[in-house]
Amino acid sequence: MSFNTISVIGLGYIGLPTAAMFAAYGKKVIGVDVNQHAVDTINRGEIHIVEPDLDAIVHKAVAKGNLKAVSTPEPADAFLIAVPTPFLPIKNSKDIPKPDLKYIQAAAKMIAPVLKKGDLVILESTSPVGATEQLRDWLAEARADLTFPFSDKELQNEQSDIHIAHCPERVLPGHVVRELVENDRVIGGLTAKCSKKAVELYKTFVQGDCVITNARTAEMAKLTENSCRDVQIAFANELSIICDKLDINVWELISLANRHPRINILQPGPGVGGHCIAVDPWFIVAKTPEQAQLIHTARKVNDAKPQWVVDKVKMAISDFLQVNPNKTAKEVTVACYGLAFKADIDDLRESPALQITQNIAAMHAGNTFAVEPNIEQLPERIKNIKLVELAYAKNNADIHVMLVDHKAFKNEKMDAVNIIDTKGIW
Ligand code: SAJ
Repeated sequence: MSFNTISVIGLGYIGLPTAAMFAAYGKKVIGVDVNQHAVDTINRGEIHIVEPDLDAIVHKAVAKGNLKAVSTPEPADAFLIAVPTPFLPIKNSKDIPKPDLKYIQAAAKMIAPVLKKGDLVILESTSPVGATEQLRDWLAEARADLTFPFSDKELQNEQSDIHIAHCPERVLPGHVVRELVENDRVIGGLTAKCSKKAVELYKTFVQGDCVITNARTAEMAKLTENSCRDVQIAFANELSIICDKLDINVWELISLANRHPRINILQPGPGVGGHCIAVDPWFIVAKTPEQAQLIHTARKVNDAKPQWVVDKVKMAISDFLQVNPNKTAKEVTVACYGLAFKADIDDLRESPALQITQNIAAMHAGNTFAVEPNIEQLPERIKNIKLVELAYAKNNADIHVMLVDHKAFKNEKMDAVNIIDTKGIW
C-alpha cells in the first residue's frame, strides 16, 4: 500500500470527518489546523464541530493512536487540503463577488517544505476553475527541486515527482459520516497518473464510484451541483412571490405540479443560506459574467428573498395597528421561529433567518423574539433580540414569522392569526 501516512490540512466540517475516516480504516493520519483550540480538542479525542456520529469515530481514532492534530505539517504520503474558499468582500452591492484563494495559498506554503518525491496532493475545497493548476504553480514555485505535473507535458508528467488532483467534497452537513463512504467521488487529476493515485487513496474507505476526469471538469462539476440547486431554489422562491401576488397557496401549487412525472420543484423559503449554495455559483459568475446569466439571476432572486420577508412583516405590523388602533408600534411583539440556515441544525452562519430577524429587530420599535430550539444562547454580537421558548412566543407575540422548518415547529399546532409562514408548515 503506497499511502501509509495521510495529512489533512484544515480540520473543519469536511477535513475532520475525512481525517477521522482514514484513521478509522487504519491509516496514520496527521491533521493540521491553525486553530489551536481545534488541535487541542481533537488531541483529547473530542470534536469542536457539530456532526452526528463523528465524536465516537474521532475518539476511537485518537485513542488508537491513528489520528493526531498538529499546527505545523509533518511529512506524509498524501496531503488533502480542505480549507475554506470564501469570496472577497465587495464594495458595492452590484459587484460580482470574487473567490478568495488565500487559505489554499497558505496551505500550499505550509506543506511545500515537507513534500517529497512520490507524494500526492489533493485539493478538496470547493474551488473556481483553474484553482488546482494555481495550487500546482504555488507548490512548484516553492519547491524548484521537485517536478510537478503540467498538462502540456503529458509524457514528462508520468514521471513527475508530485501528483496533484482535485476531488471536491460533496457531503451534506448532518449526514457527513454516511455520505463520505457512500457518495460517488469525482476525481480530477492534473494527469492520468495523478487521478489513478487519487482513486487508490479514496478507495481506502469510499464505497461509491470514484469517477475519473480532469481537474478543471472536477472543479466545475462541484460548482455545477451547487449552482443547479441554487437555480432550482430560486425558481421555487420566485414562484412563492408570484403566488403571493395572485393569492394562490404556493405549497399546494408545488405539490400539484410535482405530481407530473417529470416535474420536481424544490421548496421556497426565507432565502438561501450556508457556506456552499449561496457562495459557489458566484465562482462561475465571476469567471464568466457574460455567459452565466441564469446562474447570476438565481443568486439575485435568492439573495433578495430575506428583504421580501422583512417587507411582509412591515406590512403585517401596519395591518395589526390598523385593527388595534389603541396600540402603538412599540407595543407590538414580533416572534421569529428559527434562526439556523436550515432545518434541524445549530449553524447560524450565512443564515437568511438570522438576517431577517436582525432586520426586523432593527426596523421595529417593539420587541423581537427569536425561538431557536437548537441553540442555548445567542452569540454576543446579536443585539435587540430576545431568545425565548416556543410556548412563550406563541402566547405573547402578536405577529409570528416562521423561518426554519425545525422538527419542533412542524410538530406544533399554530392557531394564532397573524402568521407569515415562509416554509408552509403552519
Ligand atoms: N433550501 C431551500 N429549499 C430547498 C432546499 C434547500 O430553501 O428545497 C435552502 C436551505 O434552507 C438552506 C440552503 O438552501 O438555506 C442550502 O441548503 P441545502 O440543504 O440545499 O445545502 P447545504 O448547503 O447544506 O449543502 C450543499 C449540498 N449540495 C447539494 O445538495 C447539491 C451538499 O451536498 C454539498 O456538499 C454542500 O452544499 C457543500 O459543501 O458544497
